[in-house]
Amino acid sequence: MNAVVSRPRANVNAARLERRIADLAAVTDPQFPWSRTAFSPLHREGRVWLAREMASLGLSTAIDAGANLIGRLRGQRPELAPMATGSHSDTVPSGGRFDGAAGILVALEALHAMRDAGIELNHTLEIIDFLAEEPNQYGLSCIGSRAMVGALTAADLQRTAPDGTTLSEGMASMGGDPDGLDMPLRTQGDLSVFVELHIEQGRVLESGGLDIGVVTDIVGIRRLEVRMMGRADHSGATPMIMRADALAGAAEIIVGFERRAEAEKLAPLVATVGKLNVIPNAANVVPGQVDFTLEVRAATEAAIIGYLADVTGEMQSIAERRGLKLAAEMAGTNLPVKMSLMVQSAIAGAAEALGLRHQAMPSGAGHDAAFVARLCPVGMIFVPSKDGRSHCPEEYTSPSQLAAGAQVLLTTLLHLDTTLTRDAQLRNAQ
Ligand code: HGY
Ligand code: MN
Ligand code: MN
Repeated sequence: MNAVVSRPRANVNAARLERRIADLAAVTDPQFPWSRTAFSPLHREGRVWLAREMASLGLSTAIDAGANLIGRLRGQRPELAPMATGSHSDTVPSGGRFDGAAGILVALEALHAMRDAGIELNHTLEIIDFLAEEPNQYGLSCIGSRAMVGALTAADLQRTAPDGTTLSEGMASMGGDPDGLDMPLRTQGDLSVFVELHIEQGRVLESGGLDIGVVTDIVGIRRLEVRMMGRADHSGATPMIMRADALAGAAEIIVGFERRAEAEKLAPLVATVGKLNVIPNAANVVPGQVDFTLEVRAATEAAIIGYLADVTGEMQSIAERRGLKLAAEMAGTNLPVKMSLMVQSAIAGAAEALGLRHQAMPSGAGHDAAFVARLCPVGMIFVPSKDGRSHCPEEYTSPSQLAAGAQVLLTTLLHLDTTLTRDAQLRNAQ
């Protein structure tokens, strides 16, 4: 079989893609659009719809032990390791319609356009909906992609949600098989390449008048779960001097986090406390306990570790001065990951051939691709986010921007199918 075949032109259909985005977005908590949080009945409902759409395009569908939904379209050369694309269908609470969903639905559209044009790939193609890419009630992100590469530990599986269920039970509720996770589900060579399209979730593309981002690396992320323990007291009868106010202490510490992040010169670093719980959270009780999560992101582990060393020292001295007790635990680490140069050049070549304005850029957001990179060469395609907004209902990417991204993904997959087939033939000929 000659790897370099002249193929008919395949054109994505922007209206069809827009319809699928709207159909999946409609699976949301109506009170808090757009919410389809991981492990929820809505998440499961969205996956039933996705599996049906995959089947309608001739893909076989299955849920692997890591509760990843995988659609497969057999290639003409099934002996070649499959190519893969996809993203995640879970959202943050009151998130957007595009974060994750765009990557899966654009992949479906690219496949639909190939089918319309009568194009068959040499490689089997997998479209993957990774389980729980977003941080969730088990306090861990990228759960399905961690499971796939063997990065989910036995301790992780015993993490419990506020409702008392373990992550193992949560994964089983999504069709996974936690007992089958003592080994990686996939190892090097099981996939030939993974390309993920995602919204940028920042302002670089829009402010630069660009159509496509070619991702060079994915930021490292560490999350620290902190518990401040003071003493609950009557808010009226307790003099200020006699208080051990956990929330006032947390507030002083959190402002310190912000100051230290702004002062970081080594590498761009961001620090966020987006989740905070006050106990007992009553207007007339001095807060006795505060739980919060500090999230730190930077391009290098060194910058993250240096920042955390500084702020944990500062946290201790503030707690002592205020008579508070402090407990802190690292909750999951995503190492920074470089994208494959081969895949980056395939994406840039596709954008160039399509006359699209493109630029290489890092990702400040975490992605499943960061874990899949342990299996095979990976790359990411970014499309613009309006006003750089994401993780909120205002998140928006226009149908034409999504269609441009879909055409780039389609062109990239066709190019990789040809070049990787030729590489395999050359290896076999040796
Ligand atoms: O948090 C992130 O970076 C991604 O959106 N889950
Ligand atoms: Mn997200
Ligand atoms: Mn995402």
